[in-house]
Amino acid sequence: MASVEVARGDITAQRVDAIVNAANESLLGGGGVDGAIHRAAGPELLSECRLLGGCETGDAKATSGYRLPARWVIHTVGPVWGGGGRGERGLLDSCHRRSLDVARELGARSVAFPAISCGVYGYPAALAAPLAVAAARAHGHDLELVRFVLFGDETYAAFAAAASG
Ligand code: AR6
Repeated sequence: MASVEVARGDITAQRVDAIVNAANESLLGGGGVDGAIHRAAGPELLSECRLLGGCETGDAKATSGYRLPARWVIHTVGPVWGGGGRGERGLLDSCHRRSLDVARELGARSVAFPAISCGVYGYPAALAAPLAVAAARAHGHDLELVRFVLFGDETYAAFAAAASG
């Protein structure tokens, strides 16, 4: 089973095999962590993303990492929080599971995740964190390390609490 770590910081600086991007269905960039990853990787990332034909919510697709320290970027699309009655939980679980499947297919040994859906998509971090950590523990076999890299204090606290439970 993978070691599950929680850290504060910028996911674009992570020296892991693959980082996960909280993208949208177009895969053509955006704000938040998506914008930061595209800026750090350089324009070749967008060129490769254009070839992918988008991505459904809950699914994941990989590209190279270009100028990032990480060799690959795994782009996943989290659900927009709509109060919890629209299948958000299953979709967020699917994002983590599919991202870990793709990581394994690539041969990645270490993967860093941001708090998918916890920014503009509005998923409460206190609900997302236990789900994300449980998915990493359940589906991270064959990987050495799954690291959650969090930006804000509240998000970090939610993930740290989930990982210690
Ligand atoms: N490193 C780690 N975490 C970050 C970074 C960073 N460099 N930058 C932001 N975060 P969000 P979503 C945190 O909004 O909610 C985009 O426009 C941020 O504080 O990036 O899944 C996409 O194109 C928050 O905790 O992603 C989509 O349209 C978390 O990353 C939409 O936003 C996720 O926030 C996806 O929304």
